[in-house]
Amino acid sequence: MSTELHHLSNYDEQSVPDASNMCFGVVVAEWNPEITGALLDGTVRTLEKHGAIPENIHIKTVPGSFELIYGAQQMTKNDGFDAIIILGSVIKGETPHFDYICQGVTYGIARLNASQNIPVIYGLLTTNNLQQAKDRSGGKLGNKGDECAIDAIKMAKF
Ligand code: DLZ
Repeated sequence: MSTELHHLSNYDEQSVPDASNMCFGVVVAEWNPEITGALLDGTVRTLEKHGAIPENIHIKTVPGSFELIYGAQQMTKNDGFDAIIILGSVIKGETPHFDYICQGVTYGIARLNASQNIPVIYGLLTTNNLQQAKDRSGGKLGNKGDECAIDAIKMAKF
C-alpha cells in the first residue's frame, strides 16, 4: 500500500526493461468500476510507454476481486504471457467481508506465484474508504496501475 512517502507513479525509467517483445494478461474486477477503470488506464498507458504493443495486452474482466484468483489462474495456462496483472479495489464496509476477500485474494495470488511459472502482479487496492482508493488510482498518491505495469515488465524480464 502506498504511503505519503511513496508515490505509486514515481520510478526510475532507466531501470525499466524494454517491453516491446513482451505479452501481458490483465484481469480486472468490475466492483468499484471508477477505481478499477482508472487502475486499468494507468496499467495500459505505462505498459505501452515502455514499448508493449496493444495487441500484446490481453484484458479480461471478472465480477469482483474474489474472482481475480480464478481469472489469473486461467491466464497462467497460457504459455504466451510473460506476466499477469490483477487489478481490483476492495473498500471496507460494515461487515468482515472486506477482511475475508482481501485475505482470500492475497493468499490465492501468493499461491499462484509460488506454484506457476508466470509472475502474477498484485494490483489490489485495500482501503478504508473511497477517497483512499481515489488517491491511489490516479489521485494525489499516483496510480497503482502504473506501479503494477512497471513490476510486470521487471518480473517478465526476471
Ligand atoms: C461482495 C463484495 C463486497 C462486499 N465488496 C467488494 C469490494 O469492495 N470489491 C470487490 O472487488 N468485490 C467486492 N465484493 C464481491 C466479491 O469480490 C465477489 O465478487 C463476490 O463475493 C462473489 O464471489
